[in-house]
Amino acid sequence: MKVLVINGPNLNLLGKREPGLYGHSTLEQIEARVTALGVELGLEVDFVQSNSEGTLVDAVQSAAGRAAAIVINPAAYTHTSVALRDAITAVGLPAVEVHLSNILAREEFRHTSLTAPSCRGVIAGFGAEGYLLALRAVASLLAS
Ligand code: CA2
Repeated sequence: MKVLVINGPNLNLLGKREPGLYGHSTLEQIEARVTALGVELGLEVDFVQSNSEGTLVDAVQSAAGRAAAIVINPAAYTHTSVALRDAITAVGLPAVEVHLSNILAREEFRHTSLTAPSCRGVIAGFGAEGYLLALRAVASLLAS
C-alpha cells in the first residue's frame, strides 16, 4: 500500500534556517527516515513538497487511485487554505496532519487549522519525529 506525504511552503528550508524552531533535520533526512519506517510497516511512501497552494491541491487530488492514505504538513496554508481543506475532503482518503511545532503554543493565528477538520487526526509539537508518528497512525488506520 502506498502513502503520500505532502509538505507545504518553506519546508524545503528545513535544517538550513531557524533550527531552534524547526530542528536540525533537512526534509531529505526526514523523508529518508519515513521511507525506512515505511519499509518496516509494509508501506511504500511517496513525497511531494511545494511552495504553491495549487500544486499542493493537485498533489492531494493525485492521491486518488494511487495512494491509500495521506500524511500532510500544509505549513502556513494550514491556517488559510479552504482549497486544501476541500481537496482533502474530496479525495476521501484517511489523512493525518502533522506539524513540527506545537501550533497551539504559538501565535494565536496558528491555533486555527482549516485543514485539520478534513483529517482523521493531528500530530503537533514532536519535531521530525511527528512524521514517523503520523506514518504509524496511518498504518494503524489502514489496518483497522
Ligand atoms: O510546525 C509546523 O510544522 C508548521 O506547519 C510550520 C509552518 C508554520 O507556518 C505552521 O504554522 C506550523 C512553517 C514552515 C516553515 O518552515 C521553515 C523551515 C525552515 C526555515 C524557515 C521556515
